[in-house]
Amino acid sequence: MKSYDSIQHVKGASKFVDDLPITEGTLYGYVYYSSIAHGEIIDLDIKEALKSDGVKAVLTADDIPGQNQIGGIIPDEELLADSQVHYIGQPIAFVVAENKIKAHKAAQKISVEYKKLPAVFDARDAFENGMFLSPPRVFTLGSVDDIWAECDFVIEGIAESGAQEHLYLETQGAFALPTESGGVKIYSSTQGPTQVQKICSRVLNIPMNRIEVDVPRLGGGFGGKEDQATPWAVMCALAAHKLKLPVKLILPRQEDLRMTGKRHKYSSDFKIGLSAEGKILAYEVSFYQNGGAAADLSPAILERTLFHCTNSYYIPNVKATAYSCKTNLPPATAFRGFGGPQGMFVIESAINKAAEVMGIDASEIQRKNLLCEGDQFPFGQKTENCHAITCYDLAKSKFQYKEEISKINQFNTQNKFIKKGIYTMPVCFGISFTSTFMNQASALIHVFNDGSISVSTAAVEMGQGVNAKITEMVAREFGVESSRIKIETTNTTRVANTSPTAASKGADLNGFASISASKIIIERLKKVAADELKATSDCISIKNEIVHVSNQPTDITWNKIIQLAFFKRVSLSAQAHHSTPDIYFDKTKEKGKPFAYHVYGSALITAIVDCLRGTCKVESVKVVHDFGESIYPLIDKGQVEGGIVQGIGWMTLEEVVYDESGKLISDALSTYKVPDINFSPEIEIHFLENSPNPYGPFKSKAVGEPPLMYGIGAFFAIRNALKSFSPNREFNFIAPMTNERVLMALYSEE
Ligand code: MTE
Ligand code: LUZ
Ligand code: MOS
Repeated sequence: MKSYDSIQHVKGASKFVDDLPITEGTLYGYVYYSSIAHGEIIDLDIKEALKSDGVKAVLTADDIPGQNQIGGIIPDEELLADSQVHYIGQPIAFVVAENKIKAHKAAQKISVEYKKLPAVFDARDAFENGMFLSPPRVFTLGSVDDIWAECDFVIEGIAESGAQEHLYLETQGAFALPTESGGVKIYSSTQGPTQVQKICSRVLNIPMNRIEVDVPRLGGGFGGKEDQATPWAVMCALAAHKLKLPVKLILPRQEDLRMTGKRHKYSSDFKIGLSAEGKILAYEVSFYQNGGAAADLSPAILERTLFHCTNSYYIPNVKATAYSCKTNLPPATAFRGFGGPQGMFVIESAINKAAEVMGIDASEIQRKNLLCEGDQFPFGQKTENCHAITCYDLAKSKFQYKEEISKINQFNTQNKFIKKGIYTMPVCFGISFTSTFMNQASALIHVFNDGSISVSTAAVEMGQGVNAKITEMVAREFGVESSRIKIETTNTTRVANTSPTAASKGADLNGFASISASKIIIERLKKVAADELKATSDCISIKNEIVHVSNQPTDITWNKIIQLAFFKRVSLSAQAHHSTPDIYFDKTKEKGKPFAYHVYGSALITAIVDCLRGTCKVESVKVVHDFGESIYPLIDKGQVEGGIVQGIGWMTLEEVVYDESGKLISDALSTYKVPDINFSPEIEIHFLENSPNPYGPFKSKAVGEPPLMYGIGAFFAIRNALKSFSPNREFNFIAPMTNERVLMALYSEE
């Protein structure tokens, strides 16, 4: 198996939005944005900008024909700021000119008079001031208050994890063309084409059927284009609609970094109660999510933090509270894991602090509390086909945990300043959109009369390999070579009412829909073959491009059966819809069965730290991961590798920094460090055997997000190395564990 997209990518032949041929008269946009974090717009002067060379329009809130409202879950976000600005980087005007440079020059002539208002950047400060994006949520199981007295150990602490920049290689962008029906066609680099269509309809005040959104592919999304690809597409559409000319916008990297939201930074309080044997009896946690200036996807992300607040452990008494705090930063958004990693980081912190107090290894506590079959999560769902213990024990034995520990201990006694640490990181991640209604997709398949097959689905290819997976599924279903299949661009006119490609559900939902659409056509072909062969439909099958009767090959080839069907005037096209069965969630009770299934796995992570310089290196990550029956092992392996490295980056390297005025300082790759190939550890991946997933297409499991959370183990592996250098120091739980933080942790005098 090979990932055929990658051949095109390395040749530079793949077409992204910026590579599409432009039409005559195409204009270019530039986004003018707020330079203050909070304030009133007293005066917005665009006169000089309008006179600037080559300028065609300067669009502001006043130019919006429909609603100036792009909020997805909560209507609290304007496309272009009207009377108030809420963060540095908030769009105020859209300048359209003959070329990019002229648009930028004109934007520099815009002047705004602000009346500054007080700004808040910290989640806990916002909490103190009662500033929330959505109401708090509480998940409870059992009763923690009744249990504390029974615990032999009760440990409290604080854990904090940082924001994270998506750094998709392709920045945000769109290209919009006016259509003859008074509508627009938009090429967008979005994970959510229907979201773009819907918001565009709202802002332009034209019905959705006049708006066609087409997504060729993404140069990475990682959640950053689930909701936040929309404004740029809508701005282009607005301008194209007004000016009746094509309009294009590709954000320059620095402006993309400044204007778009990141992973949510969290600060959390935990309290954990254990028996002397290390059984976790109670866990109480409060999450303070820094959501930025508008809700965006924050309420859903907050919810997933609660769903994953106990990670891979069964805890009988839980009280988890989550607050979505409103601050004057760019609205934070979806990022691989979607709040799950932030929740898991806190329970691992609590376990580590408990282990320190109890004088035992954190893995002892982990092992004693791993989920078993039938255990209940705080939200009511029970585990099914639970592989938590299997993966954990297998990872330990396969990767020789005991031997590793003794090697590390030996190394640490022999070396004064260089220390090593190891950590076991179990992960349990729920698969489904937690908003049940979003778990739907559809597919449209045409078999052309030369036997070639065209597949359109709601899935967006963003490097995760969903096109290759769907190709493989359709090929298996039809019994033909995969070279016959072409996956089309994602297009709202061909496939309507799509959910974004997110929640790791892209391949599951769209794979199932494609399989269903294939089956419809296959049934028709079987009838045709049965007629021809004087047999009954149910003994017909197609294998290796040959029609079989009762498993015996006939002389009817794939091409022949297609020809026969065509001349008999049988439809060779089909559309099918898929929705995940048997899931629900009752938000009034905070109970239900939101997930179709869970993904399990365990990683062993080793790190080495130079305790004089503060530099660290994650040396190796060895994983036992549950892929179900992998449809495409090469892609799945790549997803695990990429997820791990991205997770380690979040935990140890990447630091999003704003100055005291709320301006992003880490706004270039010179100041925002991301993992590269030299940073990457040695990664070994073992595919858990004999774990077919009854709820996935061809018994596979979703893979996109879960592996990121193995990266959390890097934080604790480094921390363990620090502990062996300074056994009597107290170390905090503040991520990312950057080199500076390592030094501060080892030597600061506070
Ligand atoms: N892999 C690559 N190469 N690029 C991406 O943008 N996004 C991740 C993951 N893997 C991403 C990726 C995220 S956040 C999700 S939700 C899933 O892919 C989405 O794709 P899937 O649902 O098809 O797994
Ligand atoms: N997006 C979303 C997601 O809207 N709902 C989810 O549950 C989700 N989970 C992971 C990533 N994106
Ligand atoms: Mo992924 S965060 O669901 O786009």
